Amino acid sequence: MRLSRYFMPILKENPKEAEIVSHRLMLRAGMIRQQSQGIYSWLPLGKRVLDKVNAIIRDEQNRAGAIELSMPTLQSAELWQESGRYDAYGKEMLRIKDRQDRPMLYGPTNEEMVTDIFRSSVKSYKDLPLNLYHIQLKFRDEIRPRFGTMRSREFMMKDAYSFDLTREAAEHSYNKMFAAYLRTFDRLGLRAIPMRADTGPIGGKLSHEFIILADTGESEVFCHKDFVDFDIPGAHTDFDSVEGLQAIFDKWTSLYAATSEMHDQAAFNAVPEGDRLSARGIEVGHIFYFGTKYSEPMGAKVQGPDGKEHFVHMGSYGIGPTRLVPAIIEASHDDNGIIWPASVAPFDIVVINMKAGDQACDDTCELIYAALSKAGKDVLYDDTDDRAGTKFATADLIGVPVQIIAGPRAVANGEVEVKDRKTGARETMTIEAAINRFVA
Ligand code: 5CA
Repeated sequence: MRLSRYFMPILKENPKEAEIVSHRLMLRAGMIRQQSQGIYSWLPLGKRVLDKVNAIIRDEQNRAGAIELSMPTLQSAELWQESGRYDAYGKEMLRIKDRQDRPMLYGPTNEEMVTDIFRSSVKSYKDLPLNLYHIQLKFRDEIRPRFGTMRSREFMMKDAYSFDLTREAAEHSYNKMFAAYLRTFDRLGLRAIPMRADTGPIGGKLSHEFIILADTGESEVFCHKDFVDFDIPGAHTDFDSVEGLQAIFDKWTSLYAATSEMHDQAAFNAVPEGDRLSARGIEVGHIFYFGTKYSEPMGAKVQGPDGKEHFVHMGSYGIGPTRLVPAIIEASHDDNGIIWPASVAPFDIVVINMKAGDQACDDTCELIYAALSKAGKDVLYDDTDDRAGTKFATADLIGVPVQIIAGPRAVANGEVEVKDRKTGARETMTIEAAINRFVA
């Protein structure tokens, strides 16, 4: 991508409305734009990061055996009357009427709709287990939308829904998502700790929030500090192994970890004082097992091996991609801007032409840009005629992991400078060596 032809509206000044660093940096880097309170556009740079986050989420959902579909954002109120949540959900639900005066709503979550899809087609235990997910916009008319896309009214959610014949089987489905979440957040460069949590309007008894520790987090959390160094399940984890997944779950729930709603001070006091971590955190995922809470009122049942009909046991599993992007920034930035983990960086490499219009600089940059693009790298080429200082500031601000800097003096020697955004380390090398480093 040539920066001269891209759309990346950088802000020079710090936006006044931004109270936390991620919100400030997302606005300054031209990643998002507020359209009305708690409702955002994702501008091209932000969209690239969001797509990469979603690709990782999708990959791990698929690995764990979940199947993607797509459900609408607008739902009929009837379904929610069946489950009894239409009245219970309150003011957070955006209620709309269509031209025939039929009550509709903009979905805050999809338990009812997916249960409807399930009951219309699945009749036998032989079709279980089943886990259906989508990555879709949601709307919740939050009282206090704030911190940009961290807590917005319209936001994106990956929501998965599992269906099983028995409670035991449903627990295995829960454990699959539990392990998939550990892997997902790790691949996003984050350390998320599962904590016992309140189930709120989704319901059920078993539930874990996945929390990232950050000073700007909205939740107050308490946990054993060893969680920070626990091993993440590997890529070859066997998701069909009931014992294997139970062992992962047991290990990751063996020590104290709870959000403030579920906090038990006496139990926390039993943790040796030096091991206690009491901190603030950001909830990036939340998983629930709620049994037959929706299947019973909505009549979602299957025939079991005993020939009888059984209401299915369900769970739901949410991740917030539009919250994850600022959460990653909260965890990874410095005074100059964002530092993206390579897995979600909007571009892999930025090529900075320090003197656009200078033949040797132009030729060198074009050569590098073409070679790296051909090798499948996402390259941003800063070919604008801005001052070198402005270009460096922009490259640091947008947090691309590697900068290749071509200035007239180095280029005259057949060389460029390669800078690592995270460490700040700079290395001068031949043009060929710079290309080979990233092509190999
Ligand atoms: N149906 C269940 C799970 S599929 C559910 O709705 N769970 S939830 O309410 O906990 O939301 C799931 C995830 O969505 C949260 O962990 C959070 O990451 C994200 N999320 C929830 N509300 C917001 C919001 N207002 N802004 C941004 N992300 C949000």
